[in-house]
Amino acid sequence: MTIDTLTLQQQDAKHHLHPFSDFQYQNKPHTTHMISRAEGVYIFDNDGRKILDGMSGLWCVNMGYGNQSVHKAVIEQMEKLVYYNTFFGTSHPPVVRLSEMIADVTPEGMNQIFFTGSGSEANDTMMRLVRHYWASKGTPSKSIIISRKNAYHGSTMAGASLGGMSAMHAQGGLPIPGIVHIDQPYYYEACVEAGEAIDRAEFGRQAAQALEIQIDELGEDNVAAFIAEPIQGAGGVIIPPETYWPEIDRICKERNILLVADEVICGFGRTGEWFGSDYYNIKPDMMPFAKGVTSGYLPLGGLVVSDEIVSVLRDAKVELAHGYTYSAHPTCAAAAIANIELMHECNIIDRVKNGVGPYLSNKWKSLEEHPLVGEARSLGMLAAIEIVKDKDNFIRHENSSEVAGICRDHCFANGLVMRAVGNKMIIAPPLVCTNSEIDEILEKVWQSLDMTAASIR
Ligand code: PXG
Repeated sequence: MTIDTLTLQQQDAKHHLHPFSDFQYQNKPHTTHMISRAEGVYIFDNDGRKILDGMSGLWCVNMGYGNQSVHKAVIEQMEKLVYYNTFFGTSHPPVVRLSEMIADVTPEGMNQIFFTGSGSEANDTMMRLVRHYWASKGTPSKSIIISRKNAYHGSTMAGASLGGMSAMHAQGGLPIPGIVHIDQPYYYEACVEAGEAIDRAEFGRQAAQALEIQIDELGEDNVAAFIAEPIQGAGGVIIPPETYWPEIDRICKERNILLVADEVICGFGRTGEWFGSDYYNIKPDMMPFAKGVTSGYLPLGGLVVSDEIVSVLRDAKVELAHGYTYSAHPTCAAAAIANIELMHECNIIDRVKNGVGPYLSNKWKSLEEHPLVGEARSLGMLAAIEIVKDKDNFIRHENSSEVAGICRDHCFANGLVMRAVGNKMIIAPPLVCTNSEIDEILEKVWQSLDMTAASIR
């Protein structure tokens, strides 16, 4: 029996606390979108309304909804061995196979994987491993992690502290000690601040050199690692200038600092390579991942660690005092195996790199013709627009996040999930989108932008 939407909404408001929500929704339950079903790149609400999921759930349903091979693999694994752990000298076939499959697609020299239940846990694991590594090498003073403002690395104490979201730091006494944030390589924002277009390459170099300055200020002997998303996702799809990553890579190597590329969003195909690190041709020491590894079918995350780091930890002959009940959960591992098999079968990396990615990119650029759009940027299956009041002079609306919120609501009403982040509108559609589904996205974005312009007039 299906339950009517209002009853569901009211029951939801009674007992369910939503993440990243102010609890006012409990006073207006009818505003909650009740999603009941999904297929391909579409979600359906409880009343059967079809909505194109331009965010792949939360940047995770990369291979789309309803893949029977994944469903089947999960059921088969549940029937065989629904759960067991890999603590205390045990293992199981799914994690053996999955570790090998991941090692096959990671950058050279990165063949060791620690599993977690989420990206946040992967970053907590990273922080402990990084410090354990330097302590094992006899330099325990190397403990500070440098991150970036407006980064997102999760919601646990370490994840939210590593992240650079001021609203998150304002709650719960964050950041925890030992984390320092530098500026992000946000080119458009720098233009807004300057009131004119500035030199992109030079800005990218300078943004990277902020890391060098920060390391020197703290002293190289006190800094353990630098963490960054290859492309900032939750912060608003901030695509760094091409000069940024080579410079960061150089600085980390020269100053003997570990480089952590947070691949939770960029990993598993979103940039048209297996990892964002491949796209930028950087050589990280660790890569947290989650989301796309299972396409969100079941929760799984992990940390890819370089062979070199693991060899130091192995030689230290000390037990790693760290692990989660659901590290390497066999049923979640089975979902990941089937998902990665599907990625290979569909040749999805090549499709994003040479097919649908460039198709989206071309179409997306044309949004710059809209009077509300100051910049339309995209890379692979990540895209954003800057909503502005005066594009010639890089001036945003005074109430810019309100304007983006209006646009987001129009999108939803027009059958498209698109996110608003500050003044930005962003999408991260499933990698399996066809060109005609991209056309549909663009049509709905144009329509919603026109409606937004009318709403604010
Ligand atoms: N790192 C990055 C780069 C992420 O994007 C995490 C770590 C944490 O992963 P878990 O699995 O613990 O959520 C993320 C997650 C948003 C949004 O609104 C983004 C994320 C999660 C929830 C919402 O854009 N990213």
